[in-house]
Amino acid sequence: MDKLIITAAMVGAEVMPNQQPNLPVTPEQIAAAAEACWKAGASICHLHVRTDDAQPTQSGERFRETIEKIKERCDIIVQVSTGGAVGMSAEERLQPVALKPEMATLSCGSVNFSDEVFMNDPATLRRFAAELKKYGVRPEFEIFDSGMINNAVQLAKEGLVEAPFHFDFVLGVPGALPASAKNLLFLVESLPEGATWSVAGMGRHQLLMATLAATLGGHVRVGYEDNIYYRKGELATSNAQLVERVVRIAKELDRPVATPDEARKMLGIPRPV
Ligand code: KMH
Ligand code: ZN
Repeated sequence: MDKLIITAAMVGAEVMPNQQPNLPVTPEQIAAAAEACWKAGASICHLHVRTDDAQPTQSGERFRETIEKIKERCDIIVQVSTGGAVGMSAEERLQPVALKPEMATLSCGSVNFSDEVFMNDPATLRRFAAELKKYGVRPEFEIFDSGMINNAVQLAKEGLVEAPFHFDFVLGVPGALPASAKNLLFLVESLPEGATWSVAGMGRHQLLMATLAATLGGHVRVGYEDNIYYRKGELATSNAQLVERVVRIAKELDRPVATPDEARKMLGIPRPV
C-alpha cells in the first residue's frame, strides 16, 4: 500500500463558530490550524476562507493572505476549494485558482445539499477544469454521488484533465450518497485504472470512513468542514485532534503516513521551488 495521505479540511463553508467555538476563521487562525494539522501528520490542507465575521468567501485576496501565512509556517500542500458555498457564482468560486495553488477541488456534478442544490452543470465542470489546467493546478475530483466519477472520466476524454487522477469521495451529505462500507467499495471499484482516492465522511461517519480508507489503501480527509465532534456529544478540541486520531489508527494498521513531499510525488505535483 502507498503511504497514507491525510487531508485536513479545517474550515469549510457551512460550520459556524456557534456550533464549533474552535473553528479557525481569520487567516492567522487558519494558518495556525494548518500548521498544527501538518505537525500532527496531515500533508494536504483543503482550504476555505472566511470574512472576519465568519461568512464564507472566495475572495482571492483573502485566500492569498491565508496561503502566505500557511507557507510561512509549513510546507503542507494547499488545496483551495472551488466549491465555495452553495449559491456562489462560478466567477466567485474560481477566484483562488489564479493564485496558482498546488491543488484545487473540482466538484464533478450537481447534487442536493441538505435543503439546497450545489450546482455544477456540465458547462461549469468544463470551465473549471479548463481554468485549473490554464494555471497548472492539480485537480482533486469531489465525488458526492456515484455518477460523478463518470463525469470526471468524461473531462479526461476531452483532454481537460490529465493523469494521475485523484478522487475524494464526500459521503453522507444529506441529499447525496450515504456513507457506508458498501457504497465506498462500489465507488473504489468504479474508479479508472491507476487513480488514487480519499474519503471524507460527514459527521459521525468520519471515523468509520477514515478507518475503512486506511485499511483499503485509500487516503483520508478529516476536519471541522465535515465533522465537528470527536465522539458523540463531545466536540473536537481542534482539527489537529482529528488528524492525530487517524495517525494513531494508521500506526496500528502498520501504514506509514505520507509527508507533503511524498504526497506530491503520489499525486503528480511538482515540488515547489
Ligand atoms: N461547501 C460545499 C457546498 C469543495 O470545497 O470543493 C462545497 C465544498 C466542495 O465544500
Ligand atoms: Zn470544501
